[in-house]
Amino acid sequence: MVINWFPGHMTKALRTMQAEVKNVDCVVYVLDARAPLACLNPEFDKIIAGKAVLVAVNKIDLCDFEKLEPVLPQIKARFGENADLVLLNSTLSGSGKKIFEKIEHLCHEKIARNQAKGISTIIRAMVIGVPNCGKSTLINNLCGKAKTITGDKAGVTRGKQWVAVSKNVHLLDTPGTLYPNLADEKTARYLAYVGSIKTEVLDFGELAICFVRDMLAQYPNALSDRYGALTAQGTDNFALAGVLEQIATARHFVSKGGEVDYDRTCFAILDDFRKSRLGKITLL
Ligand SMILES: Nc1nc2c(ncn2[C@@H]2O[C@H](COP(=O)(O)OP(=O)(O)OP(=O)(O)O)[C@@H](O)[C@H]2O)c(=O)[nH]1
Ligand SMILES: [Mg+2]
Repeated sequence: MVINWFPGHMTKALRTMQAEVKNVDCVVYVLDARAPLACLNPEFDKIIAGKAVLVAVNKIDLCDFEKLEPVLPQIKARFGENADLVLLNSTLSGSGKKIFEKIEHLCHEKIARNQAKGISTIIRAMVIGVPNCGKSTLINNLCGKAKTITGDKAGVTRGKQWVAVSKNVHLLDTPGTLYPNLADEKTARYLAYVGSIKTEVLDFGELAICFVRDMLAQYPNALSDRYGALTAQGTDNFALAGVLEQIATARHFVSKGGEVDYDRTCFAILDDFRKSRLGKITLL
């Protein structure tokens, strides 16, 4: 499935990151724990090269920890020696506190240098990530107040915003950014499933077929646990449309005349995934 969504504000956001990265001590790189590898944006690599990175694997309340855990070392290693990793549910009040400690540790040299001169240090960190991974929610969690706007859709934050989350730590919220050509189909699909790509540019029918295929391959019981026994006569689009029909029947999305409401069914399946009604899932 080809997805191309890279609006003007994302180009601007990447330029802003490029300009701001010189002024920050470290980067907080937020990933969605349901699709952590898909959230790694190659565009960010060039921008943050050489910076200390705290990887914040967010939305762990929705993820499959058994699948997530083995890839964590590989994710951390991508950012070199001066990197650390933290697991988070940013919607849980106070859960972000451990970030302060990690950021201070990553920036300990600057803190020690300033301490020797008798100066207190303000650590500046830039928070980056693909759309909807929870950057603004994480910042609000750290300050204990809704200082940034958050929302259940991609593209909520539109400009940069500095937030003093404590006396000594200032965070820069940035708009979620993808990359110009989502050439890797799997990455594009996973980002679409987790809500990183604006709904308006997605074909939900095609996306739901892909989702059912991925689910049957990686979590064979997740769909039948929710919708009842399902039979797939194969993995081609025609066979999977048959699975959609069975789900539509289970959800009563079939008219009295027997017409299947595919749009509603496709939307409902993805909504069930996003609200974790299909269980805890991580797609690699
Ligand atoms: N379950 C769960 N939901 C979360 C978590 N963190 C954020 N969310 C939800 O994810 C959605 C997106 O959060 P935002 O903070 O707006 O995401 P963002 O990365 O700032 O998004 P953009 O500004 O569009 O790039 C919101 O509905 C949040 O409530 C988490 O750890 N667990
Ligand atoms: Mg935001």
